[in-house]
Amino acid sequence: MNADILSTVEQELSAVPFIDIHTHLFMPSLGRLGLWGIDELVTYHYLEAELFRSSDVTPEAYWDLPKREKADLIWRTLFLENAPVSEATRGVVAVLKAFGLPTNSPDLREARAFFTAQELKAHIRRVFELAGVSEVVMTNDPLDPDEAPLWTESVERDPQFHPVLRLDRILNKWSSHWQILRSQGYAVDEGAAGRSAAEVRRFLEGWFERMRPVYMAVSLPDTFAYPEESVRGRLLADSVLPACLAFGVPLSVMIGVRYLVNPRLRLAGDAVGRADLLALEHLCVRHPDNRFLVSVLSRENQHELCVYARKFNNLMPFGCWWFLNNPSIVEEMTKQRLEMLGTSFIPQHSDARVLEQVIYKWRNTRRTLAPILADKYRLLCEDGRAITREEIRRDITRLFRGNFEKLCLT
Ligand code: FIX
Ligand code: ZN
Repeated sequence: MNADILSTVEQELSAVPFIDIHTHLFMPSLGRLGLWGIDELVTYHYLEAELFRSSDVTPEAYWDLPKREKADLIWRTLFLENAPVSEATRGVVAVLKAFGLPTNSPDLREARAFFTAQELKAHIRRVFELAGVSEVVMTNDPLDPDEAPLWTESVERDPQFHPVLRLDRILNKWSSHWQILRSQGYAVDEGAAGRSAAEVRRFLEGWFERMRPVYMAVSLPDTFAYPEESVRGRLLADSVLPACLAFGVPLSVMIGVRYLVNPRLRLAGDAVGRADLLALEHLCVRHPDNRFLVSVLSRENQHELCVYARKFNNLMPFGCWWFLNNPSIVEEMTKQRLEMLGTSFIPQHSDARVLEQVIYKWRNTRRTLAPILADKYRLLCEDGRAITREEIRRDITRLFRGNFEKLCLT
């Protein structure tokens, strides 16, 4: 590897502030929804899944513990009694190191004291600086009983947090949520028949005005089909996609979840399934004016997604989502995408649920991508065309800012 190219790519990856296009972080004015600090970091659902493999505690006994005791149990089991070599455990170690905190303490007392002493707004700015991100995109649920009431006219906006209208409860859980819309005065019914589609459209209009989301989003199961004679199929075709078109925002579809295969693990209980991406083909063919941000969860679906992106320029692949966010798979996916799409895709998002996670998730992404990008430039030079630092910066800016800005912020 030509050392110059690699160090130039590393420098430019550090110099460009990224936009984190999908997180579960919340702006400060949404208060207690936003998770941060050591107890939240250690009880992240990725670590809970790993705990149950290395401890005899039952999920039921674990859920009965207070947050701190949950964190203490996970710290002892995954960080002291075993080496924290998994991607998620190493992440916590990297965050502690980033703040100059000890990474192998017998307990979490010192870390707790440190995080408790932080003033949230200043801490957010510092964390974003350490992560090399300028702004993040939230996941906002208009039917979440804790979140919805907070979106009043006077809610304080934050330019570093972009809102997104998340539609899982409407599209995936209609049978248990249509009554909420009805109670808010929307003439909908259980079968989403009659005026329901128009009323859901009206609901989305109201929330668009209130929240000004940069896109709308939904996660979908591995069994997702489109078109489909179902409530989801009808509301997608008759309410959501027309609304996205009218508001000029893309729809983000995240396909391939097998929800709660083990409900005892709660948020850690979801799994992955290979999806039939014919549904995606039909979405792009039937709605050519709509723009789609697309992430698929199954490793086996990645090549198809790249091929579909070559066929439909209203399809923007993004991120190495969830169970794919591991260096060995990020490497494979990113190489394939560069080879098939050039720089016309969005390589990664953090999916951070706890504020400080952006530090290690983006450090890992930069670390994994540097040699991959450098190798593409080395091959370009070998094939007879030199590359400049400015061109490398332009490409990195496009990958981690420009593609999203063009799609959602202009
Ligand atoms: O649907 C999603 O947005 C997923 O990212 C989450 O539901 C998932 O729990 C997660 O945290 C993945 O990283
Ligand atoms: Zn997510």
